[in-house]
Amino acid sequence: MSDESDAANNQPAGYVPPAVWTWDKANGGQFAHINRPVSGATHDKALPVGKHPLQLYSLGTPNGVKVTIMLEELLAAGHRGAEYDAWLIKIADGDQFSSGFVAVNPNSKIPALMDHSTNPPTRVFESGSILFYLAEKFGAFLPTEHRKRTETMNWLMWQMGSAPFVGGGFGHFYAYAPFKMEYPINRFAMETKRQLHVLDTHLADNEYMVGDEYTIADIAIWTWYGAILREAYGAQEFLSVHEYVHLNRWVDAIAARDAVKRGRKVNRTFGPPETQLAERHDASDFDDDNSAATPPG
Ligand SMILES: N[C@@H](CCC(=O)N[C@@H](CS)C(=O)NCC(=O)O)C(=O)O
Repeated sequence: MSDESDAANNQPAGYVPPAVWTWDKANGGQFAHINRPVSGATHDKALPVGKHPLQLYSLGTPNGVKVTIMLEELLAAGHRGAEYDAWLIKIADGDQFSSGFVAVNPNSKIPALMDHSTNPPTRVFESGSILFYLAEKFGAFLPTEHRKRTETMNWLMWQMGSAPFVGGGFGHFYAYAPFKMEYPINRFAMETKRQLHVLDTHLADNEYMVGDEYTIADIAIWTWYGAILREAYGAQEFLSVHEYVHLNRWVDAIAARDAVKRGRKVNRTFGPPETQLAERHDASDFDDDNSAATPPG
């Protein structure tokens, strides 16, 4: 903790944390305008409900794409009950603070899922919980053998606990903060590279995260660490991502799956137009784009 004697070294120079923190609405940085120190709805608005049992409210970020990849994998594997509507939640516009969204996820973050095949409908929030829910519901992408199932959950929980240091830590300070600060960039680059090394070491001896079986752990980890290796934050050279040979092999193998190609497009509203499908309500929605993927039959 800083004190008056070294406050000249603080950023900004002279800053000393006050005894009681108060909300400075103009604290800057990309996305700062959607942050508040309180939870709850800001406006009354119901969520739309489509024709399928599963209603997803999301956006094509790494956390959102986990779920759309899982749903596309389930459909590709023949689980017709996994048909879904994917509605767009524009977080930059504050859609996550509508009364309807808050009722599905009191934490106001995408992705959020309503399962209308149960009575009453089941709400599911937190991307890791959604993956686990769908894996259990359909008996897919989660091994039944105890040791492998435990290892799947080990890596799923690892992802949920680790990625915030990459996104909220490294990505925030490297790409989104209002100015560059050496201390947090160094701290979180160190942690991000440590995590990349954890994955690279594990994948040197394993085809997938859980041996030879593709699971929800691969889906959860790929959306984040595949992005870090390929495009996220424009930091690939900075992080020397080419060093992680085994991780690169696994990232490419998963990116080549048809369901992954489809899932990563859903609710995506940025990047080249051919990579985007703002909402998905039917398998045929993919027909209009340039995807090489075949809709699930
Ligand atoms: N731990 C959550 C994190 C979800 C999350 O951070 N979602 C972000 C987009 S990737 C969001 O909705 N942000 C909106 C906000 O913070 O208001 C999960 O994995 O589901």
